[in-house]
Amino acid sequence: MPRTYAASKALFERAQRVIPGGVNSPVRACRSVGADPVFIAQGDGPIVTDADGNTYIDMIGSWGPLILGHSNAEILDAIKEAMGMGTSFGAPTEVEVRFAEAVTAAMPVMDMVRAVSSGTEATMSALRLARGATGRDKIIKMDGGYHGHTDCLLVAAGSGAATLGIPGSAGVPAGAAKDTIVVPYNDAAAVEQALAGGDVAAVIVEPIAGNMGTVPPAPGYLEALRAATAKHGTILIFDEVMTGFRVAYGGATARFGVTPDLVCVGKIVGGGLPAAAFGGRGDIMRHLAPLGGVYQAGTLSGNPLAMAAGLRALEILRRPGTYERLEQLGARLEAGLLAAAKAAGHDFCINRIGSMLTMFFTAGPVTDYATAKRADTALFASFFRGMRERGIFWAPSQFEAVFLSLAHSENEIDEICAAAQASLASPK
Ligand code: HOZ
Repeated sequence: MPRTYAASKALFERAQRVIPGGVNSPVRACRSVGADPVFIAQGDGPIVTDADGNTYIDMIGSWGPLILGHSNAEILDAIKEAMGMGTSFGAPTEVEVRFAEAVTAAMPVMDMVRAVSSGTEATMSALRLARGATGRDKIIKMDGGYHGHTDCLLVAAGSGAATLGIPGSAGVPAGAAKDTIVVPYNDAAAVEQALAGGDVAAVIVEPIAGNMGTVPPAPGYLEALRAATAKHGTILIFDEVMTGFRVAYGGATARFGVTPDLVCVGKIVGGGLPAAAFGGRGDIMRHLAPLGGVYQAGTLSGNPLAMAAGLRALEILRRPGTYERLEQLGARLEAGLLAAAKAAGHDFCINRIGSMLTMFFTAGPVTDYATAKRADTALFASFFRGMRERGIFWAPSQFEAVFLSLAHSENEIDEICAAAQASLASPK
């Protein structure tokens, strides 16, 4: 039966009258893949259902948070329990302490952690803290790295900015971006050179890039960043909003055994509700108000519902076998997609770490943003449309990752691979 989209179409028309572009985050508009968005009504395990009743195997997972799948019963119970006590107090609560204890235990680099409501807030706050603690203004970020939409980081940015071709946003004052130095990802020598003046407050990096598509660090890259930043008194910030609790319980920091000074986490840590956090070395964290002079605050920071959902998600992820299972599923998906690509006779490069993966429509290797940009985005767009028509909800951008959850099974992986083979064989 061909799918119909009348209800989504009607919602999109209404949405465009009152929401810019009809969406609350640009990449969801699906413009770069030549499609209109479908409006989601419901999610259950690995499946989402749109407003017209069409079902899809979800590979977006809310862009990373839903590592347990949709409507996980234990997470819903935790939220209900917390909700029964009230929804927000603007005063300290016990659940925030338990959340901080769990996150610092997972990431030993964090002597202390502060909760915020989004990944953007976490990276923005970590940078202000690094600047306050060092008394320096300059920062280094990677070309195609994305750390949310803070002014000074919306320079050569990946994710939605790369997807829409606006990596430097209008509205960012020249002054806000003048201290941002951009170097290629996976190029430690470029970072060393930029650090040489001894005037850089922080290097911020996704230890596994996820917002130019998935790009793993080259062997020795993170170690070289650690050594160079330590030498120059520069604070090394790992943006683990995407990778924290995803590529290992302790994130990329644990997976690669390289210890930064500050880490930002988000997505999974909120269990599907809006929560994020930044933390790190105690001597740096003590610069935060009320202990020190770096101001940072938030009415809904440490929101009890989000803390309860996040804590329960971490509890579940600590159970034995979690990351082995995600690796198994990821490996099966990678193998199936490679076979589909081979059958279609196209050049592809699949980058995967555990349960996060990007299928680049280029021969590769993809090691940085310049090589990611070699991808054939028109072919990707056709793949996206073919997949969606076949009931697979793939991320609507070549420069994003797709994510598996513990709710996916071998059956869904095999369906995804069959759909990929069909979509590649007959472009839409
Ligand atoms: N830029 C986000 C992913 N890297 C997308 C957020 C969203 O649209 O939900």
